[in-house]
Amino acid sequence: MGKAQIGRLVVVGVGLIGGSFALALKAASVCREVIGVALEESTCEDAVRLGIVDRASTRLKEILPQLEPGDLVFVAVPTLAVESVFSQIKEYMPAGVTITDGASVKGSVVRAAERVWGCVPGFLVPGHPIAGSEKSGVTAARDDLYCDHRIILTPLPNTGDDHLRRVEQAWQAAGAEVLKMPVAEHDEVLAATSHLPHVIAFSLVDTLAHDAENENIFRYAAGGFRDFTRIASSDPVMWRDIMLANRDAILKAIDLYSLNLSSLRGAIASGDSAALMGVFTRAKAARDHFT
Ligand code: TYR
Repeated sequence: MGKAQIGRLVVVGVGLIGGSFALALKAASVCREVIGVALEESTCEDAVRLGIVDRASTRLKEILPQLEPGDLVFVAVPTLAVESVFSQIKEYMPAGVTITDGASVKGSVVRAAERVWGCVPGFLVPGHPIAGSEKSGVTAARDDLYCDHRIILTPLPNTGDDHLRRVEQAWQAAGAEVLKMPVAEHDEVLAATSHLPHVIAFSLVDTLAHDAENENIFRYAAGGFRDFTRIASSDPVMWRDIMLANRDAILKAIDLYSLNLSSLRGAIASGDSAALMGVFTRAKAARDHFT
């Protein structure tokens, strides 16, 4: 396939996710210009200095009217900040521009679009890169973050073919594999595979850190603790937003997990060796299969 020809790329939110997308598309030479938009002047300066964008501004309202048909806007802000970006897009963006986003919850993005436009417009292609790290911010951006990672797009019946194709090609140019999924299925699957593990990691580290007697406990932590809790170092605002935006699916996942945790507790309490071996053997087989 030939290279995607995107005109300008505007990345709103030049953190790990937005910055890495900008770097990847710059490296692939598929954009005429890459423009960053950030809340802080210092982020704009860093993004330009690090070669992540060609230019940057704190004023989205001034950038949007400069766009033309064929340009692409990637909204990479915390989930609950998406709606206010959409409101500005509605007011200031010319027709023919494609919008996509990188939020971890797609139902809330669709509802935000409905509140702003009355329906999800055909030029908005909701998306979610299944890639990231516990690090955040512009200095964490990398041009290979999306290489060999999956991107889930959740197009709607009225999503425009040209817009969908443009977003798909952009992610492919960033080295990613694009999958498509309905919005509700995406949010249920991600609640189980990503949001629940983050809840557990945050709550485990918080439980241990709260206990005064455990002040030094992290000094005795082995590799397992490090691996298991890495994600508890993730950005708190991002994860607060995800919890609030995907509440129902996350509650379902927590409830199922709580049941299984109490039955494991029961097996430990009663010395039920067969039950323990059952859980650990099944989990090991599933995890070994996954790697
Ligand atoms: N935080 C995850 C990690 O460090 C990455 C991730 C986070 C991926 C949120 C997707 C997402 O929606 O591995």
